[in-house]
Amino acid sequence: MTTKVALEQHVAAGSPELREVFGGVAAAAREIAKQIRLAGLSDALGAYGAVNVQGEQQQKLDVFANDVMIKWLGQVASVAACVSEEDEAPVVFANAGAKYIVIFDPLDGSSNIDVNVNVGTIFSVQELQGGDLNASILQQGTKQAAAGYVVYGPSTVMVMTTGTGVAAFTLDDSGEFIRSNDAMQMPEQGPYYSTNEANAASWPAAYREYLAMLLRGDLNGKTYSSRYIGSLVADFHRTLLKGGVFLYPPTDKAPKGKLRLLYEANPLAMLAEQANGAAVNGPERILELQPEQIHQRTALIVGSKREVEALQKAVLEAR
Ligand code: AFP
Repeated sequence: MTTKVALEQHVAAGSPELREVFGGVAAAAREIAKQIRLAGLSDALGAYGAVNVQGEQQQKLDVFANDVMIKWLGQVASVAACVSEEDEAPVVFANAGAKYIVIFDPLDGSSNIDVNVNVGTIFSVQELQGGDLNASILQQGTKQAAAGYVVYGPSTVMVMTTGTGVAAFTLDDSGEFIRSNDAMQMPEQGPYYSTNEANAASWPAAYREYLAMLLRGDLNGKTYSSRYIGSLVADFHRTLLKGGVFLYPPTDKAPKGKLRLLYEANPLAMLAEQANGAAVNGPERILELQPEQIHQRTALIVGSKREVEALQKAVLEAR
């Protein structure tokens, strides 16, 4: 009989302050999971009727998830501030001596909420440096103290790292996140590529040629199948477990990429690397990018080492 290890126990090995942060994220995730599960029975679905800092129509559940994350993290003594995809500026708490900043996408995959497809919460934890909040928020991804996501699907699962490997925790009926997977490793090469091919015509040529190379079976003779959910968390979760590559290249509409560096790309890149995978924006390693703005966007290619390295090589050679 394997011993049940709760999330807080697993994190306890590290810093007590970080354990508190995960306690806050877990409390918020419980509340968000319940709201999503019962959304069809209340008026929790649909548009909220406002536009967020990204210029996107907010869904009611986006706003709900954002409020709940800020509510629970505001009660954590070690959290100085929160940065959210939904808010223009950081939310600062009066927690004296607080050590961490939590940067998050409260509900990723909003376009899938109303159709009952997996959505998620993505978070990154940076340490406050010398009391300078803005500089601390804009640290490189290599400086992250922790990262993770919660996927709300058939089961609610939190995947996280504090820099010593990747573990997964499943929400049980008592409301506890219990470890269901430890020392997760991404396969060196996988059977899936995941991308919105509808954009392919507006990708730089090197990305189209790369996909054609994969489909010809030219990468170690491996054949590929396509999987794309349209919720980054869900597409990444499958890639972490099964291997392969997720790519959201630059497009004519989003020449700098669509996904956000601080609360989408950086946390998933840390998880990928901690699980023996890799993450680039094309030519560069995501975690070494120097952020300039809170809501800056980036191209993202993340997944198994073989596929990501082949893409990086193809893009650099095409220059
Ligand atoms: P939303 O949170 O606005 O639904 O965006 C989802 C997302 O940021 C990410 O989860 C997906 O991978 C990507 O956008 C989907 O984008 P396309 O709809 O352009 O494929």
